[in-house]
Formats: sequence, C-alpha cells, structure tokens
Amino acid sequence: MEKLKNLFKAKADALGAEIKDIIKEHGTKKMGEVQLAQAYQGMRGITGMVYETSLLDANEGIRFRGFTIPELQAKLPHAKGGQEPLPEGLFYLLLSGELPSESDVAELSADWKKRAVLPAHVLKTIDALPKDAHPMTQFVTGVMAMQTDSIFAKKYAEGVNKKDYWSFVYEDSMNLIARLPEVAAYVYRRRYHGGKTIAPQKDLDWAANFAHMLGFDGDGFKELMRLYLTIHADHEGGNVSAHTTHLVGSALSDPYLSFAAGMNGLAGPLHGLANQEVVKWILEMQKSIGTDQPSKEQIEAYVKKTLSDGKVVPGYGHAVLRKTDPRFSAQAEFAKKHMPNDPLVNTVWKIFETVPPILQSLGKIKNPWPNVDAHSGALLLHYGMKEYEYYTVLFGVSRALGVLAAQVWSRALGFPLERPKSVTTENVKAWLKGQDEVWE
Ligand code: NMX
Ligand code: MLT
Repeated sequence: MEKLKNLFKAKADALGAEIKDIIKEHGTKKMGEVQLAQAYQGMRGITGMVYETSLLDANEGIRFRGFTIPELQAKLPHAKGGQEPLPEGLFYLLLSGELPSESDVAELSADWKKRAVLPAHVLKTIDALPKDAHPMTQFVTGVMAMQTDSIFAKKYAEGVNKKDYWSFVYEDSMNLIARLPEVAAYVYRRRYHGGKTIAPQKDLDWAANFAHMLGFDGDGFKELMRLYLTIHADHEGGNVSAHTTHLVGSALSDPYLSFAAGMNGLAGPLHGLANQEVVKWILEMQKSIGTDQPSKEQIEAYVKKTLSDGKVVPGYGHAVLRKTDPRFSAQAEFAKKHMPNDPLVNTVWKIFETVPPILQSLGKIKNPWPNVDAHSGALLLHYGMKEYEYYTVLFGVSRALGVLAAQVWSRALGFPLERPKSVTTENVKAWLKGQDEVWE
C-alpha cells in the first residue's frame, strides 16, 4: 500500500524537521522534576519519552491522535451493515495522523490479506510446545518464529543507511500485523479445539476474518472484535507493553523481537493478563457464594475477602487513569445495545457499583475505578468464548496496531537507544548525607 507509506514518509519528514528545531530552541526546558520516591515507585508521573500515536489524560482517558473512542466509532469507516470502527482504520490513523476514507481502509485491508502468509516453520514451532502451555506463551513463540522473515534484520545485516531503517520497520510491522490473526487463531484452535484450524476467508475484514478463524462466525462477535481490536490498540507510551516494545526497538531489535518482548509484558497479571484474572475471579466468586447472580451485599463481602487475603481486585485501579476507563464505558455501551440482560454482564455492572467505594475507603488506592479489563471478558463469554486464559492474546493482537505504528515513527524520527540512569540505595543514602551526588 504505497499511498499510506508515502503519506507516512511525508509526515515523518515534516515532523522530524520540526522536532530538530524544537530541540535546538527549547531542548534545555524542564518538563518536571524527579522525586526520590518516584525512582523507587515505578517512575509514576515521570514524563520521559515521546510516543506519537496516542495520549492519555488521567481524567478523560485515551485519545488516539486526538480522537476519543466515541469519536472513532463515529468517524472511522465501518464494515457493511456494522456500527463499530474497523481496526484497519485505526491503524491508518495512528500511523498517518489522518482519518482514512472507506477506500483507504479497503486498500489497507487488501494489503494485509496479501501479506498474511506465514513462513512454513511457524506453526510447527508452536507445535513443539505442550498443548496446554499458556496461550500467551504459544502466541509469543509464534511471533518469535516469524522473526526469521524480518526484512529489517536482513537489511541491517547488509548495512543499509540508517535513514532507511523506518522503511524496513514499516514492512516488518505491516507483515507482522497481517499475520498475527492466523497465529493467534492457531493457538486458540490448537489449545481448545483439538487443532482443528479454520482457513481464512479472504473477503472479510481483518477483525471479522480473525473471528472466523477462531470459529465465531456470528455478526455480533465480529462487531465485538472490531470494537475490541480498536480500543485495546494503544494507551500512550508508558504502559508496560508499549514501553517494552519501544525500549527493545530502541536497540534496533527488529519489530518481531521488540513486539514479542512487549507481549511478554502484556502477559503479566497487573497488565494485560488482568482480563483473564477478572473472569477467573468472578467465576470463583460465583462458586464460593453458590449463585451466578450474586447480590451487591454478597459481592461486597467477596471483595473484602479478596483484599484481606492480600490480593488485588482485578480490573480495578490504574497507574495513570483517575476515572472510569472510557474503554470500560465503550464496552458497557456495547453490552447495553447487544446483551442488556446477560447475567454475567449484569454482575460486572453490579461489581462496578460495589467495588469503587470499598477501594476508596482503604485510603491508599489512587484510582478505585474500573479499567478496560473489568468488562471485556463478560462480552467474550456472552458469545461463547469461555476459555478465559486466551483473552490476553486478543489484547495482544490489538496492541500490535499501536506499538508497531509507534515503532515505525520511532525509527523514522531517528530516536536513539533508550538508556535511563539508575542509582543504588547506597548512593541514595550517601547523597542524603551530603557525601555524594545522585549521578546524572
Ligand atoms: N485492588 C487492591 N489493591 C489495589 C488495587 C486493586 N485493584 N489497585 C491498587 N491497589 C493497591 C496497590 O497494590 C498498592 O498497594 P501497596 O501500597 O500495599 O503496595 C496501593 O493500592 C497503591 O496503588 P496505586 O498507586 O493506586 O496503583 P499502582 O499505580 O501502583 O498500580 C495497578 C496500578 C493497575 C497495577 C493496580 O491498580 C492493580 O494492581 N490493579 C489490579 C490489576 C489490574 O486490573 N490491572 C490491569 C491494568 C490495565 N491493563 O490492562 O493493563
Ligand atoms: C494499557 O492499556 O496499557 C493499560 O491500561 C495499562 C496502562 O496504560 O498503564
């Protein structure tokens, strides 16, 4: 798809020149200061990187290139008869900064279809793992196996000019995104359906074809996938999966290596694995209480027990957000439209009424509100995808759109190796006594 690549190049050249001037004129301006506690406490609130594709406001939530989720639902092209945005459109927007037309999206969809050819060894590499290996392990293994096809790695070994890096990273990113649904669907069918795979259907859009290969051909699930794969794509640069992809990419590791690294971060329970943890937690609650429709009082008691057992309430809290995640709200709207009487969805809504005041009452949790993961599982279960250990793979397929678009930008803008400074507590203690400096 030369049009998108050329558009990107023109935009990147213009922004690159602007950034040069900004750094020259304002490079010594302070963006904040670092407190000692921040160095010990996960670097919260330190602004230390540039990531072009999206920006998170603590109260409003995510904007993708300036657009909120409801705006994207209205402005991005839809499938015929559908109402949810096509993820192809979101990728076009993230990469170029421009809203695509219907034909831009159709062209991108067709381009990804052409690229969606897996090297022969990829599925065999996944097959070397036990069938019951966690789906994220199988997914990342598939991504790593595809690395043999990296154009960037090959060109780098040949000694290309650094000005051209972005072009090969673009090609790798497009190939990787095009191929991910087949790898992800393979993992699902292998783990849960005896390895009976389903061939791609070439006339479907990226999300609908993924749904089809997973084995879900209903219109409702396809619409859900379009929404799901759009809203999980990006959450500015500091989250674990985006930051890891960015960091590893800064070493000029190719997009396969850096995306796989990001996915290993997404597989952590405080990050993307929280979507499986939410459903697991709700099912355990139902079992322990003995009903699939617990009352608010029963939920309250179970939340208190979770906390007194020293565990987190999955799906609640956030490192940056301080209000209900608009991705939670978008999913709640989808549920109101398509499944308002689903008992599990109703339980998710009751948990939403119950949990925040309890978390608030502890006095230490900065954000008692639900995040994206609090709702997603109930929607998937509604359509019959009950294998919750798989859910993070869906998150990962979506996250590729954001972190890989950002990676193309990072190479086009010539961002250097990322390497922040660290200190030791010995150094900190000496600094506090005035005997040493904290080295910059
Ligand atoms: N349940 C119980 N305790 C919590 C929760 C929660 N949902 N959220 C925060 N806390 C605790 C936290 O563990 C910490 O305790 P302590 O001081 O004893 O170590 C204290 O509250 C202060 O934490 P915060 O500063 O509010 O949160 P932080 O920025 O450190 O962590 C999360 C953010 C997202 C890791 C945290 O809220 C959490 O563990 N949530 C549950 C897991 C989850 O839903 N993760 C998904 C995030 C979204 N995503 O997809 O990535
Ligand atoms: C994400 O989507 O990456 C999560 O909400 C976590 C984050 O932003 O830190």
